[in-house]
Amino acid sequence: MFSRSVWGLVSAATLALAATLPVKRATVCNGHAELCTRLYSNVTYAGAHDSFAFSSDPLALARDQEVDVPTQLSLGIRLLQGQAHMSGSELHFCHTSCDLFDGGSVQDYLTNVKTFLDANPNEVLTLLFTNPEGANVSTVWKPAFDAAGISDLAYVPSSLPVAQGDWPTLGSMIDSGKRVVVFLDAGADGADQVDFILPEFQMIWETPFSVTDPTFPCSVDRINGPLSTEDHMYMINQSLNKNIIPVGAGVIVSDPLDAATTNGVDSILVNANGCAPLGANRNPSFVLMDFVNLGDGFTAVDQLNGLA
Ligand SMILES: *[C@@H]1O[C@H](CO)[C@@H](O)[C@H](O)[C@H]1NC(C)=O
Ligand SMILES: *[C@@H]1O[C@H](CO)[C@@H](O)[C@H](O)[C@H]1NC(C)=O
Ligand SMILES: CC(=O)N[C@H]1CO[C@H](CO)[C@@H](O)[C@@H]1O
Repeated sequence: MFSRSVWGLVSAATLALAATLPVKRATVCNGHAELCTRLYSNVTYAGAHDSFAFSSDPLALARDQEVDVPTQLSLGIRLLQGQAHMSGSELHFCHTSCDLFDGGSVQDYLTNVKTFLDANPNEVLTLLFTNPEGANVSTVWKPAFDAAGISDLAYVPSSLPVAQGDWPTLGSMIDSGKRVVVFLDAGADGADQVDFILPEFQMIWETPFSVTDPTFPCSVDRINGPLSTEDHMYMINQSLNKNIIPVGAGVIVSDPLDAATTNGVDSILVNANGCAPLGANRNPSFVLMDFVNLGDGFTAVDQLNGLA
């Protein structure tokens, strides 16, 4: 009797205390206090194009990265891009085809990403995947996120599409634990929608890909309605390709020898400034790079965020 009433008092006191304690709030978001109050959509993130296609072998022509995904993340990459293909009955990240470059299963890749997320609870991460074979979003894609433990961390908007000005702040995403944003280029706006797998082009427009012109003339290459261009975020594809066989359609590869220049501050700011007028004079939300360990892309992104 006595002990029960003591415990009753203790727990009532604990509850009262809990009610008066301020809710824990993130004070540093993606490495900077200044970013906590910024909308997710009003931050520029460094992105890794074909993040899975890493190889330190200079003869691996199908590679677009030299360092693995954990290293990309530790350098500061906060958008991971990848292209998925079926390899037998399993979804894999492959470059063009799984015969050319097989980066392993999507589930294993995501499990690796989850390790980073667990170790870095104050980081918001974007995953932007392409689905060229139209793998089923609910029966093929979602199970990979579920098995890796990422589904519970994924941000679910209250309605779609989300306009640029309607995204939450980084701070509130971190506080709520919903700090992974997942976009798919195709198949995510069908009837079998998965609430956290978002249709990319309804919310992000992209500049053209396979660019071979170093002045990066900006144009809105891929976009979907119903939101206006200005109500989208946008991504600049900061990867300059080389046409190594300039005959006919040519053979376009990305070139690590040029990456230091392509990923240089000047080159990125030129590309971003060229696009800003198309994006309501805002900076790009995403700067997608090849060979992210080369050049100075992270300095450029800090500058675009007003941090350097
Ligand atoms: C995905 O799979 C589900 C369950 O089998 C099915 O109902 C749906 O129609 C499929 N979606 C597409 C786009 O094939
Ligand atoms: C967006 O970010 C810029 C810094 O890049 C900042 O000056 C501006 O106030 C922000 N706008 C909103 C609406 O958060
Ligand atoms: C050259 C380049 O980086 N192109 C990529 C731009 O981004 C889209 C996707 O998300 C890729 O499909 C392109 O390959």
